[in-house]
Amino acid sequence: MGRHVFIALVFARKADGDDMVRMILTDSNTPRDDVAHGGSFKSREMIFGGGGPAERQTGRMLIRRLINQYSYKQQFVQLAYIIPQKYHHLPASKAQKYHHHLTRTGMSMVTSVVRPHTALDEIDAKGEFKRTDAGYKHVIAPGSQYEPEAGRYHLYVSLACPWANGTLTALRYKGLEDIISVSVAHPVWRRTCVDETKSEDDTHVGWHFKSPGDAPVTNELGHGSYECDDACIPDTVNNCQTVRQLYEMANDDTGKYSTPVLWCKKTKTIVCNESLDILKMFDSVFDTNSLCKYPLRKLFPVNDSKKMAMTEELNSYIYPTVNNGVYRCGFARTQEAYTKAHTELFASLDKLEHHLASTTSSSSSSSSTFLTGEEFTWIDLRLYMTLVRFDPVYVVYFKTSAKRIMDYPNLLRYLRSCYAIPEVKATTNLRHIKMHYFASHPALNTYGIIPEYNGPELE
Ligand SMILES: N[C@@H](CCC(=O)N[C@@H](CS)C(=O)NCC(=O)O)C(=O)O
Repeated sequence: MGRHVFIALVFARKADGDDMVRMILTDSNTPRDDVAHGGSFKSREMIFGGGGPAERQTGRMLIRRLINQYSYKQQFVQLAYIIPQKYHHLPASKAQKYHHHLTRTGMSMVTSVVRPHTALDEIDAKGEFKRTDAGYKHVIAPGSQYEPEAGRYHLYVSLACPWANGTLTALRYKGLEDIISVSVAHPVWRRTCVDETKSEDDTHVGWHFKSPGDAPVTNELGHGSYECDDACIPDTVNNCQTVRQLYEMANDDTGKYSTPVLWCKKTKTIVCNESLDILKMFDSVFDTNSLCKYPLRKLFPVNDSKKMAMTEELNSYIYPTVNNGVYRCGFARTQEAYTKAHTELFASLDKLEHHLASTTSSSSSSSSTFLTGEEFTWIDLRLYMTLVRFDPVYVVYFKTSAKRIMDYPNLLRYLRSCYAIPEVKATTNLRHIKMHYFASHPALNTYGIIPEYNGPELE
């Protein structure tokens, strides 16, 4: 396991107006999450005195040099602040306190050197995949900075990404396609450093936009040939070539360039990149003023507190052990981490199979179709997104191989019921799904070969 480093580059403004650059480097073998919240560091501190912008330049250069020197290729946190004189003498081990204080007092971050990374880098000291939280969580609401308006928002998705796919399905399910425009990324991750002036060691890979009929792309190692098919929709709003560029336009400091992205054309920034929050917005905030075609369709049963509580209870195990559980299997870097995730995943699938069996038998009609009864809700949407990828992708690619969905009669029936919803079917693209997973992570599948199998018949 790689070590983790915490670097704070602190610009201290002296009484005479000069800046002082203090660089604090702490490293530890504690996981990234712990680093961000404290933990035990062995620290060292370097102090550089003197002028303004040049010092910052030096600081940035030194940070880059240190990162290269120590081969801290992937996991670190960097902060750079102007702090008041009174903090000059705080010991390096209190670096976290600078951060907390500055966050509390709302002082602005003046600069930061963002390290681009992907989900494959989000691994803790035990080799377990730890997904980081989405960084943008503004809310569209009447009377707020983000008013529900026709034509103002744009949704960037990948059809392969279960989270982004869900938001697109919800958009169509609510009939928002005439008021919220959409871009669909090419499914295969490629190098995103399209700016030649950027540092050579910027090897980040991620989503690109392509137009139908563009030349096929290869995987990052040059293997395979992956067509730019009709499902690709380029970025006509910002003309970005990559999702990363969108985040950069929004002055991103998270370094993770994930889909979905809900973009505001008016303020030219990211409103939200958390799929569950986007689902909630789509489900309600456009219901008035004839903005959406189906205001009565509700993914969140907000008027039925019992049902709502049921969806939340289901989600409390479906999200960590199934939706995210398959990733915890696939991105695990130790046998223990994989085995733990795999055991939890199948315990949950067994439980869901049982749950669906009892839902069906207790129903008076023969069609107690979904997890909470007859109505398709957000929890069905989220579970479907994982189940439809399970047999064709996860069983092979993420080694979730104890059983297939094919082997669970109730889950299979349920999968088909979800697929029978026209908007679900219309937004399910197995071609993009398979292309993405099998071609995007050469560390897991060097030659980018895509298995033939498409999973069970869905109709
Ligand atoms: N919290 C996010 C997670 C989204 C997410 O992980 N998206 C993946 C694709 S499935 C992504 O774009 N990852 C980019 C990366 O790992 O660099 C959500 O649910 O919206």
